[in-house]
Amino acid sequence: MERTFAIIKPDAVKAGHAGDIIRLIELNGFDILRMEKRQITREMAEQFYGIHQSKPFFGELVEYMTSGPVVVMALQRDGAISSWRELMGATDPKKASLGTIRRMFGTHIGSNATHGSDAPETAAFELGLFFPNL
Ligand code: IDP
Ligand code: MG
Repeated sequence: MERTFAIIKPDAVKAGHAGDIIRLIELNGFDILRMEKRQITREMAEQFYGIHQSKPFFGELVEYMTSGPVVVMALQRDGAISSWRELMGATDPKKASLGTIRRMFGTHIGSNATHGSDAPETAAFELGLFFPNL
């Protein structure tokens, strides 16, 4: 069994899509090990997205991720990391496949409904940041 880290981002929480997204996570066989609705601080967002620090959209990304409450989750499943990325779809909702979460609930490349770890190392880092006791 593999673990990954997921976020329902502020736009999706604000729009009332958290329940639908959690339902899709359950229907796709993930075990939700931890789940918490919380506000991400600026410090936490900058640390979390540190890898994107030099990108032109970094400031916008931090603003967006701290603009309202999010739902953070630790998910477990066989192949959890790639399965969750697949269920989310491409970063840009316009390019995401039909039936994916970002296609259904994302509105813009910068407000794309969910986050998912992209590799075992990032999953371990992100899970440790938000769920140090897991
Ligand atoms: P990912 O979330 O699919 O892994 P990344 O390239 O790691 O995509 O980017 C992290 C996040 O940064 C994206 O989910 C999105 O919210 C935001 N982002 C990525 N590219 C852009 C952009 O060109 N403009 C604004 N925001 C962006
Ligand atoms: Mg990424």
